[in-house]
Amino acid sequence: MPERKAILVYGYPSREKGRKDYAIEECLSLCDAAGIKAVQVIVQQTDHPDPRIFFHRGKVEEIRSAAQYHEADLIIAGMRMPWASARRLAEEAGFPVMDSTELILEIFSMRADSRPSQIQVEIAALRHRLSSVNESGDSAEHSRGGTIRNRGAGEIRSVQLRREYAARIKELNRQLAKLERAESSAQHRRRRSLLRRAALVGYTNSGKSSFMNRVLQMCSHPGTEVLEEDQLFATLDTSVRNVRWGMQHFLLYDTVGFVSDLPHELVESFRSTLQSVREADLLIHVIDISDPQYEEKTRVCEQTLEEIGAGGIPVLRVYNKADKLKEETDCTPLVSCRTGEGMDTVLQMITDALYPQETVFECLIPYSKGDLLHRAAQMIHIDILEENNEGYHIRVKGPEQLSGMLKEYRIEEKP
Ligand SMILES: Nc1nc2c(ncn2[C@@H]2O[C@H](COP(=O)(O)OP(=O)(O)OP(=O)(O)O)[C@@H](O)[C@H]2O)c(=O)[nH]1
Ligand SMILES: [Mg+2]
Repeated sequence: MPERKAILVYGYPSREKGRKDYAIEECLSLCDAAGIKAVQVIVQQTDHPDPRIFFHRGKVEEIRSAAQYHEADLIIAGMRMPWASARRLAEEAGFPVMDSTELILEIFSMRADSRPSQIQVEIAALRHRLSSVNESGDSAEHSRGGTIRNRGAGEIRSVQLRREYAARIKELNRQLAKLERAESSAQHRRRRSLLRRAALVGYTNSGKSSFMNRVLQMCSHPGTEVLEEDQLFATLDTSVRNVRWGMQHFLLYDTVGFVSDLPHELVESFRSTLQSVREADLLIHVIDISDPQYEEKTRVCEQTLEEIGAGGIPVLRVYNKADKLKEETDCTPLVSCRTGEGMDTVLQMITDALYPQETVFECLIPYSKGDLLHRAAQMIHIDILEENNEGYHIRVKGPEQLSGMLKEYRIEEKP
C-alpha cells in the first residue's frame, strides 16, 4: 500500500499540557505503524472546545489549508473526539477524518493474521461504529439543518445501521466462540497440569517477544521462537511456551502490547487473548528503559492491567534494552534481550516468584508406576539415583503442591 499523507491535529485542555508532547509522539508512532506519513502537526490548547466541531473556526481554516497545501489524503485527530464533531470537521475541511481509535483499529486489522484475531478486530471496529451511531443519533443531520422529513430519514438509517452492526457482531461472536471451544480444551489441559504460569506484559515494542525468544534460546528450545519486530503491535495472538529452567518448569505467555488510551472496544474484544494475563500467577512487566517516556508508559500499562482485571497479580518489573542505555540507572533488574545480559538473574527471580517453597525428598517408584514417574517428570525436577530390584530410586525437587503426587513413595534419606 503506498504511504498516505496526513495532517495530525491535536486538541487538549490546559490541564493536560504536560502530556501533550508525549501524546503527539505516540500518535506519530501509530501513524508510522499504519503506513501514514504525518506531514504537519496542528495543535490547539483550549478549555472550551467548540461544541460543534471541537476546533475553533480559525484552526479549522488552518487545518483545511494545510491539508490542501500538502495534498493530504486524510486528517488524523490524535485525541478522542465526539464522532459527530469528527464528521463535521471532515465536512468543513473537505478531507476524511480518522480518530485515534480508528487508527489503532486499522493497525490491528493490518496485523491480524489468525482467524480469531481477525474476528476480534472486526468486532472491535463494529462496536466502535455502533457507539458512534448511538452517540450521534441523527444529530449530524440536525446540524446540517435538514428538514423534518429528512431528519426522519436519518433516524431510520441509524436504526437500520444499529441493527446491521448488532447482527454482524452476534454472528462474529458465534464464530469466535466456536474457535475458542477448540482452543479451550488445549487450555484446559494446561490448567490441569498445575504448572505455574507467567505472562509477559508491557507497552508495545518494549521487547516482550524478544524476552520470550531469549528465554527459549537459554533453555535450548530451538525452533519455537515467536515473531519479534520493530513495529507497534507486532504480536496480536497470545503464544505459550513450556520453559524448563534448571530444576524448574513453567509456562510462559507472550501477549499483545498496551498503548495509552487503548480503545475499550479493543480491550473488550481481546478478552480471550488477555485471559492468559488474568489467569497468570506472575506478570513480567517488560519496560524499555531506553525510551525517554518509560515512566509514563509503565504507569499506563499498570493502569491497563487494573482495567482488565489483573490488578491483584504480582508483577515483576524488568528493565529491558540495557544495551541502548547511555546513562547510569538505579532501575533493577536490568536486562538486554539482545545481548542476554542480566537474563540469568531474571529467570532465577521468575522461578523463585513462581515456586516460592520447594521441597526436596527421595522416593522409590516401583517399575509398574513408570507412568506416574513420566507424568511427574513433565512438571518437576527428578534425578534418577539408581535403578534397583524394587524400582527407580529418585530425588525429587519441586514445589510442594506438585511433588505431592509422589509423596506416598517417599523414603527416608540416608544421612
Ligand atoms: N537494542 C535492543 N533492542 C531490543 C531489545 N529487546 C528487543 N529489542 C528490539 O525491540 C523491537 C521490539 O521487540 P519485540 O520483542 O517485538 O517487542 P514486543 O514488546 O513483543 O512488541 P509488540 O508485540 O509489538 O507489543 C525489536 O526490533 C527488537 O529487536 C534489547 O534488549 N536491546
Ligand atoms: Mg510481541
